[in-house]
Amino acid sequence: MANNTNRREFLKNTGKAGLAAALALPVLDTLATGCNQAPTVKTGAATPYEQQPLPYAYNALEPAIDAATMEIHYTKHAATYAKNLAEAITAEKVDKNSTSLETLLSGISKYSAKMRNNAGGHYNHELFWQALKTPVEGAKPAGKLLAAIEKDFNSFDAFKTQFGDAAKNRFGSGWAWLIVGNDKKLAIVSTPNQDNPLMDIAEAKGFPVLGLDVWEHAYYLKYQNKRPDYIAAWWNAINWDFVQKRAAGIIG
Ligand code: MN3
Repeated sequence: MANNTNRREFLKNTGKAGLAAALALPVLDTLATGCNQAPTVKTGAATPYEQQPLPYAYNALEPAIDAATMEIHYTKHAATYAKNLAEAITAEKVDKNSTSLETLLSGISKYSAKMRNNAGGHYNHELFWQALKTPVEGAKPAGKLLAAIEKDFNSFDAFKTQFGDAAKNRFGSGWAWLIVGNDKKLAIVSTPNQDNPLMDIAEAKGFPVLGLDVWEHAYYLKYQNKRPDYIAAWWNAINWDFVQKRAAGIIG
């Protein structure tokens, strides 16, 4: 598969940051000072500009997320964001080799609406796929991540309630996020459309460790208007090992 060559080249070209990206490990570059500065926690782990292979089969997330939804979501919606992003970076002369996707997102206000929608759309979905796995009833985090959740939200159940509310209350299309802020604390935020907390235009900034897509295209085939049922099922399909790795080293 061509992807192996791409991955080798990617690692060769990006060194440590590339390795961190391959392992999905966050790298803490800088902690911004002051409260209104653009993005707080930065990561040197670069998300590739190209759509990556789905790490499991389309039916792997059933019954939480059905195979038809996954196939359309990955091959149509997410693939289109990646294609449109490629067009935008060519048109707006972004050098992919010297500018990581994360860096681009952190200065997204300088670019077009097409760049904002599709850089966000591509990044958000790459994270979304990786943070999912075959559902296990009652799946929950462990270790340092669970301890941080209990410290910052009082309990895992309280965290779930707060995150679920953010996802349910996002009017129209958007995302709910678990982020690490520059105070190294976990926080729950939501963004409209394909925005995300790395963007300089985001109301609440931070490094996203988990994201939930609440666009209707993510759930409508199986759940129709019942977004809360989709959210309830999604909890069982979270890949907490992945989320833990992403948060390791940047949570206080
Ligand atoms: Mn989507």
